[in-house]
Amino acid sequence: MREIADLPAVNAWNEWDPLREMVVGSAAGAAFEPAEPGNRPQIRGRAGEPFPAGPKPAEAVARAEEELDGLAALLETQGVTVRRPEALDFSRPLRTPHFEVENQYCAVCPRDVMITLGNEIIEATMSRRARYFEYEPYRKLVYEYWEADSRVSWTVAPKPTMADGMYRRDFWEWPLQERHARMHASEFCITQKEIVFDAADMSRMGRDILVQESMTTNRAGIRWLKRTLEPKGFRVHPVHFPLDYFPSHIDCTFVPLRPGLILTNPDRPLRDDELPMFVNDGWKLIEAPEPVLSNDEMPDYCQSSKWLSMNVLSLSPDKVICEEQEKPLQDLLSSLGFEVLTVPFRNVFEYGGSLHCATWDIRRDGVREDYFP
Ligand code: DAV
Repeated sequence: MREIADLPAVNAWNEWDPLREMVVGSAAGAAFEPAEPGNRPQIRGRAGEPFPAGPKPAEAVARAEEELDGLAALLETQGVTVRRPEALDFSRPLRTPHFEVENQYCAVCPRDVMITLGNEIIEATMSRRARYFEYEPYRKLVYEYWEADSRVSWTVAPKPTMADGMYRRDFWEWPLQERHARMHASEFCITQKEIVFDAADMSRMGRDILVQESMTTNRAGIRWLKRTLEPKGFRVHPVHFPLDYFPSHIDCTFVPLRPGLILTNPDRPLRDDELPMFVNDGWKLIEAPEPVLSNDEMPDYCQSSKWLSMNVLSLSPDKVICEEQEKPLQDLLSSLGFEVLTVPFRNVFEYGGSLHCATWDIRRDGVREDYFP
């Protein structure tokens, strides 16, 4: 193994190697997510009521910032260098040759847009209009890493138009039966005409990269990832969770914790024909316990499910950070031999995620390994 000091400035091959440097998101300047063809935000339990628009209230931003700062402070006590995105005013409207949108979103979830694959930084295409320019808050950091070490490379995925024709507008109204049928054909709110993916639909396991086909990642997006990554020695595996009718981002569904162990979502089993990869290689799939909050108890403006509970952040193969109130999951992880650290994070939920979503790992000790030889 190479000495740690020799590792490139950007180096992360999986979700669990010992963490050295991390970007933690920021709620500064955040706005409510607008309704658009790829997104129909709803107030929890009050479907049909208009969803707010424009900037998030200052108090809501302050509450989220306090918890994001708390995560940053905890990471620093663990010897992790923490970096933060630039604060931008996301309440500004956007207009491109192909669409207009009333405001943008936020920089709380770097995971959705940025991914480190080995020594390469990839900026995802994104799938929603309000998130078209969401790479911007991270660009200063990307330039810094890119300038710091000639072994670091940087790839920007082709931007889709996000024009009306890229979306299936009736998706949101499909009755359950139709949704079920289309689900098996993996048809969601985005069509297959352009390359579309969010970075958070990927999960890294050394040579092997899982990519979830979803509302935010289509088959063209997966083909682009395959053609871009496989010549570099990766293997790209599309994965599906047929009981999730609104799939978006893999990190509340299938969460690798260390070699041989994956935390799974009992409501969203992996498609049968995709299981052998894990079963044949002796991996253990362990179901997450029921989250502490029910879906109805999630924050009013939060568009994610109760399974944000399992959106944990690995500090190493034997140390994880969990949301402070998710005691059943903490107990399970302790019983599996993990040291479990906790931090309050519920005020971040309405910005689209929990601990894994709100972070982007820049450097973890370790090299590319083949966990599925
Ligand atoms: O289960 O609602 C949320 C992922 C957020 N980035 C879920 C997925």
